[in-house]
Amino acid sequence: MNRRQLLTAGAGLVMASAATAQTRFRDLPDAATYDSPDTMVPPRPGSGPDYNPVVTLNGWSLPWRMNGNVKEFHLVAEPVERIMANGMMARLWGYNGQSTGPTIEAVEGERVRIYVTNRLPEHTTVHWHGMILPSGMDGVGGLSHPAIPPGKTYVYEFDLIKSGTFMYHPHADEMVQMAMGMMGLFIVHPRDPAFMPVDRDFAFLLAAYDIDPGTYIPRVATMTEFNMWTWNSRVFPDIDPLVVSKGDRVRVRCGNLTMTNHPIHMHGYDFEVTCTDGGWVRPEARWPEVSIDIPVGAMRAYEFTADHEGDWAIHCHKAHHTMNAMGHDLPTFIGADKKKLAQMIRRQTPGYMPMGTAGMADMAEMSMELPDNTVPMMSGWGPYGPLEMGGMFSVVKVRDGIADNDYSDPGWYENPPGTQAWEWTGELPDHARNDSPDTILTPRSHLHKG
Ligand SMILES: [Cu+2]
Repeated sequence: MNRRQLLTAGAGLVMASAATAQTRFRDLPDAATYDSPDTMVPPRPGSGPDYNPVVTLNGWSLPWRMNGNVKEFHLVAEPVERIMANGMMARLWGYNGQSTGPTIEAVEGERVRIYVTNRLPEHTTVHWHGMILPSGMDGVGGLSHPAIPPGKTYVYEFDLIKSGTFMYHPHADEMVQMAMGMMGLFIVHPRDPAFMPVDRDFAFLLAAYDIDPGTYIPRVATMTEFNMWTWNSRVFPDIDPLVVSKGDRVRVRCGNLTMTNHPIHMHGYDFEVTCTDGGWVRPEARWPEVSIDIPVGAMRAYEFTADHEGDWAIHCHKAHHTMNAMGHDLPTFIGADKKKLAQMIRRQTPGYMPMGTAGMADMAEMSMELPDNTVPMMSGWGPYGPLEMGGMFSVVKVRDGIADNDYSDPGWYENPPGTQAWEWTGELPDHARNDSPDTILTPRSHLHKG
């Protein structure tokens, strides 16, 4: 027996004895909370059907208990404080101490009972996005059931009839409650652990906030001009890396609850979408990609085999989404000669530096004075200098020989000799240049003839 078979067999025994005992809890399950922004790597389940838990970046999975044959969870909707990055805390609404909320994990074929306690100042509901369930469990306030008043607890109970990648969020005062950070992942693992197995399974939700530098609470009526582009309510450089052992089969699950699409781009690999919030994608319906657009209100899970060691960027390809709080009404000064202007201003403000005349990279290197409770627009340092990134950016770190359950940051990749771009100091060959907009038919090189 391998380790997995052993675990499955063990889990079966535990389940059988629990079923015989027919334990009937009459009280609410504990409302577990976790308020650290560190990634908590969940253990494999000690009872019930076996599965390989997802790793929620800078998040955690909600504990559960078996009550007879029903898996019970207790979600608490409440105000939370979230450290979005070192130096910036946001006052959000979330679940069980966190925004985004804890990941709910269960197994296809299980029945779940989810107690939802509302500790918000207004009513709420929970909609189980993508789930096939009875209409009255769908969580649309006023349509499926009355909204849950402050202080009350409602129970949602349904069978998980299919596996896949889902999420949950309020369907009551939705604009406000989602702008405040209320959302979480709901992963249903296949009943057969041999179906689409992976070694590492990462999950995160895209969330956007509009928080003025120096303030703590998102503007909830913002429609497009968000300034904090987050994964699980964290921004780079404080989104944890995706740590992977060479050769691992890896899945990355990503859901979008912002107001715009996000093309998530990963370097170093091509990969295929294997699952959406609608279900698993048939092998013949997949195609290779290096960027996957995540539409609003949708989830995508993609997979790859980690054959290429290195530090590989993973980020949203909208350049404004790899920035932290910034103004967008900056004038462009590229190419402007501000020398005279700078001299004049320095008479009033000694030390004044004109910025932006050569681009904006200098803004990442200088530490400008910032108001309390914000983070620089671009930051993050790598082994060779500033990364000039913020927001939706992290690094996939593929190393040889990382232990099964080890997700700790292995540090920066050391490129083997001869495999890194280097500075040329010799004589330069003539470089071709074309300033005509006409199409030039390049002749075949004589070197390639015959
Ligand atoms: Cu984006």
